[in-house]
Amino acid sequence: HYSFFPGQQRWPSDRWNLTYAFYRQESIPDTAKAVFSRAFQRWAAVTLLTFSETTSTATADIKIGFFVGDHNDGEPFDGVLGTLAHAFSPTAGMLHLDGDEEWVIEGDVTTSTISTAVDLESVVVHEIGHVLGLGHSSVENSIMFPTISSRMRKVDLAADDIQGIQVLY
Ligand code: TQI
Ligand code: ZN
Ligand code: ZN
Repeated sequence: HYSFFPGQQRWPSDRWNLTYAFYRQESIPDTAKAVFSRAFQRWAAVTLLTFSETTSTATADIKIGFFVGDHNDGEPFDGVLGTLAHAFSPTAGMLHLDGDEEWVIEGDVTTSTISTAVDLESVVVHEIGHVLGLGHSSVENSIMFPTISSRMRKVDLAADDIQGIQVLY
């Protein structure tokens, strides 16, 4: 079953149109930006929320970036595999990805010849769930179930994810 962050934290009820922006956006390929756009769309499709990309992390609601090792938020990344990404509670709005991973942005991760390949969209869909206020789920096929491995792809919201997010939005 789905869960929430303590206190059922959420984006305020007068904020349905959320913005996101990338740190060092010139370093993010358009193909990766398209992955984020698709991932946000999966959550928008089942809620009243909308998401649009803006150019400034200073004013965006959700700030996205790739970081390596210690990046001064108290949760250092750890190199290849282990922690892949993290997102803090709603309104903190941080969505960070470990720059040391072998991110697969295009193509089929399940047939990658790289054993440590990680599917970007699968991880981003999960982290957006956190940024919107979902905790982990006990339902195995859900996006919020806390297991992902290299060369795994899981991007479709399960009924459990949809029920959880619709409680909030
Ligand atoms: N990052 C963890 C995660 O997103 C960070 C984390 C641990 C966390 N406990 C938390 C975040 C509690 C919010 C609340 O779950 S991770 C998975 C999963 C990771 C893990 O890099 O380990 C996915 C990233 F759920 F499969 F374990 C993506 Cl899908
Ligand atoms: Zn971080
Ligand atoms: Zn998680």
